[in-house]
Amino acid sequence: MALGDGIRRNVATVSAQERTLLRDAFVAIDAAPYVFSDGVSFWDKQEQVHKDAHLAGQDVHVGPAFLPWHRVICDKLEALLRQFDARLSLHYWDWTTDPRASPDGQGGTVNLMDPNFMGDDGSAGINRVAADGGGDIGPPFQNFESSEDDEIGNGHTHAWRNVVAGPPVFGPTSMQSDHSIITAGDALPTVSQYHAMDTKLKIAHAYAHSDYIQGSIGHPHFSFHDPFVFLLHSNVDRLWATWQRAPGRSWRVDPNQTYGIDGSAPSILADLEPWAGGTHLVPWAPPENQQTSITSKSASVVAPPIYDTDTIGLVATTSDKWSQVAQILFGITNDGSGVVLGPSGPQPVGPWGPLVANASHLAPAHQDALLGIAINELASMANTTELREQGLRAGTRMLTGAVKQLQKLHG
Ligand SMILES: [Cu+2]
Repeated sequence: MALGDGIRRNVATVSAQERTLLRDAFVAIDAAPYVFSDGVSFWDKQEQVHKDAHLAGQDVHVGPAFLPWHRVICDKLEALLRQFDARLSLHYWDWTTDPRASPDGQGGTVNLMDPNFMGDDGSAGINRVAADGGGDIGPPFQNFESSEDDEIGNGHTHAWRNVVAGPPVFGPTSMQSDHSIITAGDALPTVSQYHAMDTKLKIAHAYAHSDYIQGSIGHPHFSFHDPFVFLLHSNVDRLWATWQRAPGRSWRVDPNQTYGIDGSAPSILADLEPWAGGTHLVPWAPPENQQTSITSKSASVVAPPIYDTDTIGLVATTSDKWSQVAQILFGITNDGSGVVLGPSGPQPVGPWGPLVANASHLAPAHQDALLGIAINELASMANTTELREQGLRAGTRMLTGAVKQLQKLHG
């Protein structure tokens, strides 16, 4: 796992040092020198962005632009974190796990909600308000304010949480498995697939915010006071990205096809605010003038960021990914050759079993079949459509030829 490779990972699986760096970045961007020309810190700007989007009439929560709008805010925040340390990526919380005991991928667990990382889950009762329980997220974010008390008088002047005991629960109106979200619409006509996935994803999203974590993050209007919202939304974006990259469905990265029946919705066609400058918010207004008229169909919005759960990207090569390639090729040549070395000598295995007696003398047709399988495996993992389709054509051609030969040989 290389810090600085641009890949967004399950935050429980990165090193403790990298989590510390990410935490320090969130803390740092709430103060000078990380401020815009209006004196507002990078961090406090996030809440303004969220509220301005509401004001501009963007359906950032209920409509089809929910996913693209949140992709943009995540990308922009990641860029701001990178001003603190260019190596950082906006890692995600796997919301199917308890953030206080999230598997670290090595047999242990990590508490993402303590002073070492994202602050308290509310159970310490810091500045607890009797009416609603929970408590402030506290150190290291004890200075992260919330506008709740000012706006609705609920007694909360700082970001707070009230996380339910135990892991998220699964059910029709609560948490959904990644698989069920990503495949929600797969059996439907292509024009209906985005809508089905988006609908299912929103159920899990609402549950994570308002029923599971609760507190500031539980209220759409105040959720961006809690930095954990970005770890949650990186996961939302990962699920959308995974859906987009599903093998054999390359239309999902085509801006004109991906949204299907939602593709003509006003919010999908509208400029995404406040980044288009329509709300006159700094820095998307003078003097920075960073306004860009992007819509949900802009190439930069539809193109998915890279996550650790992506299938192998032949373009984004990391040592990790190439070792996976080597593992796959080894597996195929090992099993495919028909023998393995056991304690009592060579043992025949699939796919041809005893048909092949000698691993070092595969018939040409067998070799072609192995290569065809390997090429198709690799191609299915390519992260560009062209590469994937090219590879699948080559692999399938080779396999078809090999199968014809084998049919001749074995009747
Ligand atoms: Cu959200």
